[in-house]
Amino acid sequence: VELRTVSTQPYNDQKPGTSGLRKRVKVFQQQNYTENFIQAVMETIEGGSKGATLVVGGDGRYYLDEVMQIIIKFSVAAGIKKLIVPQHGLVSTPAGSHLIRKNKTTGGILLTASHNPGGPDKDFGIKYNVRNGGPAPENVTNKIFDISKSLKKLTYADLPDRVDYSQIGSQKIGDMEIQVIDGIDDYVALMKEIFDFDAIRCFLQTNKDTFKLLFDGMHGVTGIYGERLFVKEFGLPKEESLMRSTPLSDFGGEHPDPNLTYAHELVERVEKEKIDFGAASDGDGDRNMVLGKNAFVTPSDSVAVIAHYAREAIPYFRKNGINGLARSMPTSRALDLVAEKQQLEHFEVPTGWKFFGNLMDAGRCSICGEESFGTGSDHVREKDGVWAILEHYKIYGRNFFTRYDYEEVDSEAANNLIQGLRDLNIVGKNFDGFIVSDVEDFEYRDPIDGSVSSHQGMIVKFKDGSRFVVRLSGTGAQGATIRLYIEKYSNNPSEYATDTQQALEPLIRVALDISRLKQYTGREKPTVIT
Ligand code: VG1
Ligand code: CO
Repeated sequence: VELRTVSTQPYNDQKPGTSGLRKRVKVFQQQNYTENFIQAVMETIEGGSKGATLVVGGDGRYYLDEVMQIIIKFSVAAGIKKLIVPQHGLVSTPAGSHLIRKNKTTGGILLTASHNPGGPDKDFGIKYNVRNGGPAPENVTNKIFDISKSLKKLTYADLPDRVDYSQIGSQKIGDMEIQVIDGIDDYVALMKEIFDFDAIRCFLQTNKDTFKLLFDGMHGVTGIYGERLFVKEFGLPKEESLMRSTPLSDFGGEHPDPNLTYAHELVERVEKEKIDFGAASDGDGDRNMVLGKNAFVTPSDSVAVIAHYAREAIPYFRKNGINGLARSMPTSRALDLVAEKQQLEHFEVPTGWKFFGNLMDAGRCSICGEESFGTGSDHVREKDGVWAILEHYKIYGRNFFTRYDYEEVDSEAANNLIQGLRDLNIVGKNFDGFIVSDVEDFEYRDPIDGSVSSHQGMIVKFKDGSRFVVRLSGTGAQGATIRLYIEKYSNNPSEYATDTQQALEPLIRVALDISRLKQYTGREKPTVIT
């Protein structure tokens, strides 16, 4: 194989955000844009790229194959020893994370923009994960960014033909091995260690005629896992139990984001067809939404419910115990209440999965979650999961929670809004009965490695325990997205059944008033409410 070195111009915007580098496909298609970023990743690999092993694959979105080919060419040139590629390059983010850990590879490159739409005019993403299987921490992503800004040369293998990875087996390109594997087997094996498959199968088979389950793959990568689990392992009929389970490069033209807005088809079917358990995952399979016949479980609650029942209901935790809990800062504090009651250590980390990794590696966190439909255990199917939510309110009270997203807002207006909150002097002031107790610019010091992440969001806290959070998204591909998170606690049982939006309405008004969101952005309404 011949190597070729060419000169290149650096780009200045290749800074990975909350979860990798996400841009429009058109941006990745600019001359050497993708090549530059991959070169920067190769130069950042821990311990050097020579002799390293990587897992490479993605969620099947448009442009996957082009980028796979680039990664293969650059890997050969960088002296990578072996690439492990799931068949057709399809792998969910959690399954990819597991492959890195199981095979003890140096890291992995996951090709996904997660819940962002796909297609020639939509988004693509490249995420570098490290040895522990998690997204690269900030010191690594900063290094990739620094290298990308001063790149002068690209070195790659000059391969005449497209490399095929549709057949399981091994091939050699120069000195590098490409091992194509079944991308589902290992993940299913892991799930079998965590959950009691026999009990789930038995439950679903025994109640075949009365208990209906529907899984929505949103045309992302999880359809292939859903089919293996629900149809092959649990013996459910495919037609009735799965929807949108074929991965499509444009996700059927929709947002592969499992929330009440984008998964409305599932929501409607659950209601109309009286389905007992509905679930959906995002494009790359690291988010989940759970629906019951009469209940939508907010992700902030579901992680708390899982934590509460884990030692009883999930064999993995029965065996290993729980070492601690963690949530991202904007996530409601239902989880903290479980931690306090069960006397578990708990952490509040900035938004994004990379912050949980250190805690988990150090054995201080077993279950974690985010309000954006991400939980530490992916496919939770303990028998009483959905209904257990009611049990949770009875014991702990209810944390009402909602998120308002304002997408594609002018970046300057968004920054001004945050700065405006920083400059406020309102502690002690009364807003419609809500008395401000604190305004905080959230900063996180990692208790494991001591690194500090500043300006992770503005929190306005009130005397009654309510709060709202404003932060800017780090996963958008264009303009700025403002996220406004609103949370109110109640331990009055007569309020538990109140509709979330209704219960939060007064506090939302106060949040819009204090943040002056309408004045800064000109937006009357959020783009999405979750
Ligand atoms: C969003 C969510 C965050 C999540 C991140 C990646 O980030 O708020 O909780 O970890 O997406 O999820 P941001 O910076 O846009 O708010 V995924 O499923 O897109 O990898
Ligand atoms: Co995702």
